[in-house]
Amino acid sequence: MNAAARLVEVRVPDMGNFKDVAVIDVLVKPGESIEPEAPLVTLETEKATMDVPSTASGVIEKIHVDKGGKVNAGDLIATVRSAGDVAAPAQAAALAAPSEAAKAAAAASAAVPAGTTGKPTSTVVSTPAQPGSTAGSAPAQGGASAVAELPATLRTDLPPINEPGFSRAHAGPSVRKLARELGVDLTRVAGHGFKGRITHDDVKAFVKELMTSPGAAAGAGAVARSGGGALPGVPAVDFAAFGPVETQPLSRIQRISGPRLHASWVNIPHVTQFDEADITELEALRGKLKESAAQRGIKLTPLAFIVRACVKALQAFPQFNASLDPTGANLILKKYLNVGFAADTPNGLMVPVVSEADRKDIYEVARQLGELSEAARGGKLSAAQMQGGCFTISSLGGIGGTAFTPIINAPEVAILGVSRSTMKPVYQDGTFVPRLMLPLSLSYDHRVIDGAAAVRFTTFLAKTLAEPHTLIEAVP
Ligand code: CAO
Repeated sequence: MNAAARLVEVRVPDMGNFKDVAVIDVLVKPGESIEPEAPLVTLETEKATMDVPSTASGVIEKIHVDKGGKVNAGDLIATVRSAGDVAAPAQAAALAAPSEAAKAAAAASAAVPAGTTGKPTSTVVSTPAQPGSTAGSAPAQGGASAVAELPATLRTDLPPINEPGFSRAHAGPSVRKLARELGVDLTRVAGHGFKGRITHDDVKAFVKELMTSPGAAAGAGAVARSGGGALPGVPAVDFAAFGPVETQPLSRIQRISGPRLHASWVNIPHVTQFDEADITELEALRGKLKESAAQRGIKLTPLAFIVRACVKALQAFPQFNASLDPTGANLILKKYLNVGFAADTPNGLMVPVVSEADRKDIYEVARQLGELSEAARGGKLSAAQMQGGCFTISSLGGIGGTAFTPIINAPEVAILGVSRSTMKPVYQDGTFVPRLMLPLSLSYDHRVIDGAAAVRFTTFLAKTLAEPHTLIEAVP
């Protein structure tokens, strides 16, 4: 058999009346090895999301569609160099699915993977239940025991599901069904499956956390037992009734980070302390060191100094380098010092971590900042490079701004926001002198940190930034 004879084309199946269907995710890359039934792309109509699986095992030769693009029945999705394990002539197999896919999309109550019906199909369709559908009213599939175990309050007091977000969630039909049965809003669940997909275990873990963690219930959406109220839902508006609209799916990173930011916002009582640091000397010193750093391939930006100053502040105020344990009754003080920083990437916000920042001098910190930022922007950060952070810095100073209220990267207890430095007249020794002032915005968890401690922290930080010579060497 020659190589060309083993190239298998996988095409978009018939999708009933749906035309120009959005490709919301491309799940594989050329060169990737896949099993038969491996999902290749996720399509989304107004009524359903569907994964189109491969009909052959082998290696992806070429992807013919783009994320964000539109496809119609019969369009070529991928060419697979088959290892010989082809379920059926690929196009025929893919297109053999149409009636099942179309039927499933039309049936608002059906959210069972086509594969589980035992009928031959290569497309899995999920249909979000309609708003207002009763959790648990359908026969449970795989989630029945979990439903039975739920306390009645949890089942009846959950807040309304964010329907647009639910329909966009990166989850398969049976997971959606389970979430419906448990009344879980998938926008709040972090996915740990293939490429961030939400799995059954993720939904169950979410429910478990809701049930076991004191305070988490209210934060995750359930009602506090006394005097609380479910988070009110935002009313759904038919915007198209007022003029033309375009629907753009959130990026995968946004879909993952959104629920985490929301969880942090609703679980942690945030307070933001504003301050200013005089970085006139720091900028002068950076100007002197910049050239020699550049010769070593290092871009020395203010952020490296800010990381070093935060290290000193965290050493001086250990309760800022801490997390509450899951009971909420103990503070876990960390004896290591890893500093995360928010990086703006084309796909959304990412938070890489400079590990052991206390053991690195300014050049090594700057080098890591550059390498991690580049990896973040290229989508090449490993999971390990985003884990273990103790404290986060969100620096918007390269872009602008005067102040903002950053959201704490839970379970950390504080985050430093940095805005653009500007030259200001500062009154010193009876006269105004021009000084370069850097705005600082420290958000902190008020359960752990008092306002007085927060302002001591920012005062210390500002003083440290004003004495930049102390920031060059590592201080383990
Ligand atoms: N004031 C004035 N200028 C600043 C500054 C500040 N506070 N911070 C940085 N700059 C300058 C730098 O000096 C650099 O100028 P030069 O090239 O002349 O030296 C320029 O702005 C660009 O810096 P940079 O962005 O390349 O590097 P950085 O180390 O400052 O930041 C990173 C790196 C990854 C933090 C940044 O690129 C980024 O992504 N910022 C956005 C973070 C974000 O989105 N936060 C929001 C999170 S919540 O939604």
